[in-house]
Amino acid sequence: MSPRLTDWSLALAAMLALLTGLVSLVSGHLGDWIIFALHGAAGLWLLLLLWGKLRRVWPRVIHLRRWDRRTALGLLALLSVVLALGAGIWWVAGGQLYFAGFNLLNWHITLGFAIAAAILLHMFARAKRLRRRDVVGRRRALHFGALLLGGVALWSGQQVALRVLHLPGAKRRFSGSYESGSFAGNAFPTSSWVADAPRPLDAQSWRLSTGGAVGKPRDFSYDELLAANDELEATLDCTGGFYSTQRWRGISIGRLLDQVAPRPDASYVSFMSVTGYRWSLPLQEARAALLATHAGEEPLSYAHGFPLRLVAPGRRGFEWVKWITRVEVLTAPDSGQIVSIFTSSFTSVGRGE
Ligand SMILES: Nc1nc2c(c(=O)[nH]1)N[C@H]1C(S)=C(S)[C@@H](COP(=O)(O)O)O[C@H]1N2
Ligand SMILES: [Mo]
Repeated sequence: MSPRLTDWSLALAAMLALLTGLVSLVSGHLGDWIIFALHGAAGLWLLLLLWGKLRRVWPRVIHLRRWDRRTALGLLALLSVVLALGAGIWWVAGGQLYFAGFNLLNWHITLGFAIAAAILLHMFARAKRLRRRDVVGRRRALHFGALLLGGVALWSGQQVALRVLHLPGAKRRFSGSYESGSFAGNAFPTSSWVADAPRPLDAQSWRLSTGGAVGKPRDFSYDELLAANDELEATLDCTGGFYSTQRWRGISIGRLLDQVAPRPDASYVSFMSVTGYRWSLPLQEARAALLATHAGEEPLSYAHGFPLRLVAPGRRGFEWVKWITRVEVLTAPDSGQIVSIFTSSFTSVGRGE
């Protein structure tokens, strides 16, 4: 391939990996497996392209006389890409390595964002326009296609290898997450991505308030919610790489909404933590979800969101708000909820004061 075609292919593969990686973070339905497959294939395509690029620039690396500032930057970029791809591939195989408190998937994601930013800067500073002669011609097209298909083939081979070699990675969910503590009450891992940590809430004085686009706003006590006794089996799948399936118990949100009479223009339901963290679901989806007081037979532990947390089947774990104190019915999507990710650990309640 021409140098420029290799470089532009690298940029394309990296952008595809970034996009599918971003979308995968909000993908929790079985049908979304294709996003994860595309992400894997894009990464392996990148690996193949990298090989071509390395062969080209290698002489500049091994002859110290030819070094300049850019060589060091280039090597740093190469190291990041190799570490990001390596962490991803190793995680897929079942690697359980922790470094500085982060697992391989956390590192893969962190490095991925850093590399995407570096590539963007690099493109602004150095990108050379693709010319007609860089892309036309049967050989160019064949070579480009072969590398792209190579990425897909490597991905398929990887799936087969996981199974043939009986690697732990063969048991991952379609999302890449590993099972942990299913159907065992509070024994599953805890995860706190917004890093809020409120004081433990007292069930007797705690109230769930409701409001927004409803005809009959009212508060609910813990005991009133317990009485509903609705159950829902659902899988919490954290983007940090674990999943856990539980028989959750609490009150169905459909049942809750029926008691507060949503207005005809209601379209979303927002779930608000005492810390300020909040997330919302479209009304119909919310009706089918659950506000849980129990995991299996056990009341939720503090770390799992006592007294009340959201259980939203098909949504990734970060959307399952913990320590809920308010449910608000909305007439439009909530664009401010994104901000609550960053602010909720800085509120005095979020800091545990
Ligand atoms: N208030 C609040 N809710 C939260 C979080 C958080 O940090 N704060 N973390 C989310 C994330 S990232 C996940 S995966 C699940 C984890 O639930 P668990 O700790 O019960 O496993 O809770 C979600 N709900
Ligand atoms: Mo998470």
